Amino acid sequence: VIGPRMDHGRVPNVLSVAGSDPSGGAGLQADLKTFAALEVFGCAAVSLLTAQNTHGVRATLPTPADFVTEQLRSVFDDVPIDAVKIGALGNADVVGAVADALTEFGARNVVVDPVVCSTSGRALLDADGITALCDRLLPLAAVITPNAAEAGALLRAAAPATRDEARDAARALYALGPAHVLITGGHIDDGDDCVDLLFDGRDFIELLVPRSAVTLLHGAGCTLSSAIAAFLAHGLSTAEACREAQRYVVIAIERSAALSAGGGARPLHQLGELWEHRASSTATSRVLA
Ligand code: PXL
Repeated sequence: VIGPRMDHGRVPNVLSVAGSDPSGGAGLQADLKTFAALEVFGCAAVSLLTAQNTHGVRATLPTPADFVTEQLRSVFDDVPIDAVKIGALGNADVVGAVADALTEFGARNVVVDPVVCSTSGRALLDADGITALCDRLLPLAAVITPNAAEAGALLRAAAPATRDEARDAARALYALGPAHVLITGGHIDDGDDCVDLLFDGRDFIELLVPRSAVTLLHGAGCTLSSAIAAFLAHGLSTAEACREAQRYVVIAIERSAALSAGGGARPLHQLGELWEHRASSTATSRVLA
């Protein structure tokens, strides 16, 4: 309905390995809603528990690494996974467990959202975890989706603040091993458009949308990266998947205006279209005497 027509008959399976946000705006909760909206079957392994709401993260608790392994083996042993989205991992042990499982099962279409800290500034990956992410996970990625702050954290440098600096950061991140780098531009204040910059090791593609009127969003990065994974699972190229995912995120941001889900940063509304579909549903009801 939203993206290109997906009419190959089989519903792809996509796995999210990410943190849980009980208030529903980010992490696994955002990922599963995105998967449902984009017509893939969603699986979810919990790598980090958080206690948070739209105002911020109050506490975090990483999943024991061997239990992450147990979850991933359970899924991969049974479900043919077409794409994987990786989100908040907490620490280096969990990063290692995820990298080992992706390698063991030959996972394809791995999208790594290198989550380092929450919008509100709470660490969601510790310092050793950042090192492990660079060493072990980035080389397995079809695409990584850092925002400016995350690009800076991975490179142990200042966050890119202009489009030119974003290009330099993309080159440096590409050297760490991912097949593509997408630096999201929501936090780069350099012009009227919001520019996501895609680099494949040779060419740069700028994906542009008018800067949204909404400034304080919760879960936009999670939604974008899981949408990219869903579109890769549907068979799109990486460049097409990134473009379609960006279009989808804009729709989910527009729909978020109707939400009243907390008083802090506004979550996206990944599934708003379903409501409109009720008008054309063939289901009816009747009251029994
Ligand atoms: O938006 C980054 C992010 C990812 N994953 C989880 C989060 C957050 C931000 O709060 O809570 C679980």
